[in-house]
Amino acid sequence: MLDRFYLIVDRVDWLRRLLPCGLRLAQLRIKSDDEAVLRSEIAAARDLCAAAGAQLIVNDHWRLAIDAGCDFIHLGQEDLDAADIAAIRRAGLKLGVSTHNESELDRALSCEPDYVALGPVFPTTVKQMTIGPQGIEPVKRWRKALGRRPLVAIGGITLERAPAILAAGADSLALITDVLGAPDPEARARQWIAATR
Ligand code: TZP
Ligand code: MG
Repeated sequence: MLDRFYLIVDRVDWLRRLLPCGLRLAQLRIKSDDEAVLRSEIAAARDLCAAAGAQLIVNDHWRLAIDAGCDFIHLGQEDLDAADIAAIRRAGLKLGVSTHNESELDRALSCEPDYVALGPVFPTTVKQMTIGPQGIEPVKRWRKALGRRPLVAIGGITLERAPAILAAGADSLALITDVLGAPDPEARARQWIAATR
């Protein structure tokens, strides 16, 4: 079961700051090709999350995640082209997959993912998207299509928007800016935890 508050961070320092606030579900999303940096950040994130009893999900770098002994990765549709899903499963890792439309949802489901992410639900400034904000309606459709499989909503999610997205059927809300861009990220993380747990 995924925590409802799913924070995406771009460096392990954020985990040092926010795990002590009670964060229990974090994605490490580092858009870099520097393997030494990636290995060291993934190893540090693994150890910090393990010590805090939090679930770490590694974005993109599935080979490095396997090497580091991590147990959960997240892949986008483009990553699926290159990823060896059978190898990921043999190594015992769980898998979350991004989707933006119904055909991507079909493809994601063919991988038997441990969750499906849908986005962007609202406008996001973090990622250049080829598709505009989708709103709440698709969350309801994805909920029906997924059955009991966990659904993660992403894109422009704020604490104020959270109740409507959860009511539409999302199990977990993945976000960056609402916490990392807040004047006081620790205080905002604590607000999220108080509101969602
Ligand atoms: N994928 C779809 S939207 C997004 C990603 C990585 C960015 C989410 O960031 P924010 O700041 O919560 O909109
Ligand atoms: Mg990716």
